[in-house]
Amino acid sequence: MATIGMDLNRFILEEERKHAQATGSLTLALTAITSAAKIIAAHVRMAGLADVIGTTGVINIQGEVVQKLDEFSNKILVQHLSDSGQFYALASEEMEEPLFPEKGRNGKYVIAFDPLDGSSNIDVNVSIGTIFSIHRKVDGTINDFLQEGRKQVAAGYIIYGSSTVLVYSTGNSVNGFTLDPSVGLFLLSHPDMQIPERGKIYSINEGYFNRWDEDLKSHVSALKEKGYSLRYIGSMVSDVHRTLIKGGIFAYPADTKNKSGKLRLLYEAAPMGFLIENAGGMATTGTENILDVKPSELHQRVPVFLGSRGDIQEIIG
Ligand code: P6P
Repeated sequence: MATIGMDLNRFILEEERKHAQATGSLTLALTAITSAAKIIAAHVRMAGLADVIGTTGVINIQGEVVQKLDEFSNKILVQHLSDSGQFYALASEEMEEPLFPEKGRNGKYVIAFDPLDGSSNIDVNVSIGTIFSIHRKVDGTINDFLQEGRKQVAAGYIIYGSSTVLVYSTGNSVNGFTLDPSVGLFLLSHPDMQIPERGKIYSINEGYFNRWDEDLKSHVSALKEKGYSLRYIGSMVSDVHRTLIKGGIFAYPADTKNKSGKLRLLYEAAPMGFLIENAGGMATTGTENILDVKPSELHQRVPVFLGSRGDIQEIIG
């Protein structure tokens, strides 16, 4: 029985024991992620002090200037995930093509991740995060990554905020663990997270209002009429974490400039959609459940509307 304060490692092992056919591979996979997260958290804490603020001048495949912490976080994740031997392939927002770790030749899983989402907020000390999505290896080709989000084996995020919280699901419950830096352990703090059926917060970049279609404009205006509050941090992990806890709706829609929105399907929308749906909410592109979208390429973008079931149903009609 999961109790508040339970150590994440014990929680993962107890989860594994519930599945007779479990081989311990997913346990090792998740353990590698948590080890990397602790190191990233320590460096994010130091960002204001050590010379990790500012950019490397490198332009990543998204055409964005890479912040040093981005590169560092990607390097740490690649190292720990590779060393675990559980992953046949790794895909990252920071890498144009997947990596195939030598030690992962017999790995059962592939993982896609955004090593440090929201990195444009590093210099202003706003919460940022790591997002990950784990699928079973299918045939050792790119098809391993191009699976619908509903097939994820596990997904989660780590938010580096006033505290470091890891939230993940393997398809049933969603559970949150807060890092106790004094002992270096993630301890269960948010057992069996359930998103409220409705919220009173909407989270969208209203600066793009003039680029939205008329439907969306009228929906957002209706939310204002109903007295919803606007909360938008501009860091997806932070905005989704708040939505998961408080309810309401987070959206990054398509618009006249970004025809498919900005957020990436494989390592942003699908993992977050997996968590929100397993917590009782909804995640859609506006026309299709995000978890049913069949990916066509590694870094493709999709429009995102996710949050409380009641709020999402209202906005998509
Ligand atoms: P905008 C951060 O750069 C990010 O990828 C997500 O974390 C965030 O939700 C979004 O972009 C913010 O984008 O256009 O509102 O600044």
